[in-house]
Amino acid sequence: MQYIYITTQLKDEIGTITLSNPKRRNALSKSLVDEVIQALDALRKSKARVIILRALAGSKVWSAGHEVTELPLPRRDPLSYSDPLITVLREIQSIPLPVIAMIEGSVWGGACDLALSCDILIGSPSANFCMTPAKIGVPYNASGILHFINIMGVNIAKEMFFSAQPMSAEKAERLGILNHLVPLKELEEFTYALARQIALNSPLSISVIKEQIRLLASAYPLSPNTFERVQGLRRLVYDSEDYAEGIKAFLEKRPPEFKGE
Ligand code: YXS
Repeated sequence: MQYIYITTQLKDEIGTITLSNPKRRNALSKSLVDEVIQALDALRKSKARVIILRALAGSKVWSAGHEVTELPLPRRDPLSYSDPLITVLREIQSIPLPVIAMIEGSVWGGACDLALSCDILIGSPSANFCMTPAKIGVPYNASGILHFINIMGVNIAKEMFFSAQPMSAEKAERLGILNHLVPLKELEEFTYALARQIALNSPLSISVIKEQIRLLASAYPLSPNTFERVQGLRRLVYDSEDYAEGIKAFLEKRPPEFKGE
């Protein structure tokens, strides 16, 4: 399979997917995401025991998040179930083998959810995390928000979403968002050593434990009424002038002027 925006490798049952579109700061466009999904499937079929998701060595940005030019115009859900970004999050969460995010560089918006969808996160000191929906005027979505709550707790999740300010790698490690924070020069060896350790263990047991954790972590019964209220609230946002202004401001490279309507 010839890829354009990523590269993949399989060695000693350890797969590696490298985000390789630096000129767009690995923005999660449909094209890039489709390649990641294909690579995940190919590595699973090739009996990879572990997959490492990384950016090119030396990256200042691991991924700049959703490709903003692909966000839909107002009056359409910007992060619907079939959105490419949301699709790859589900793929990573459900692939029956551990995916390790090896993070060098900053992580933005939906790419934070991509990293958090991985099973283990290992970062260098440059691995900071910035959650951007409020900066762009996007309502985010329930499964993504639940993801943040499960991993970091309500208060930290609120501050990340409300402030849209980067969280340092040190703080991310302190909060358990990063499993490990290691010096950049040790990042690769540390990550692959852990992957090799995992690859020695029972893939069947690991796959079943991973799926149990996924099911238990998302075992929040939402009544139809609650679900409809969530969707109604989200529609208020993506139908708003603010949503259109947020995207327009991003593309015009200027600060947005939100009016709350
Ligand atoms: O000006 P050119 O054409 O060279 O393009 C520039 C950027 O416009 C482009 N680019 C992006 N294009 C679309 N979507 C993006 N997310 C995106 N990020 C970057 O890539 C070219 C190089 O970017 P530049 O010059 O800004 O690079 P830099 O090294 O000075 O700065 C790197 C960043 C990551 C700090 C900067 O590119 C940046 O702030 N990017 C946007 C990060 C962001 O706000 N992401 C959130 C996207 S929205 C999303 O993920 C969800 C919908 S949500 O918000 O709900 O989470």
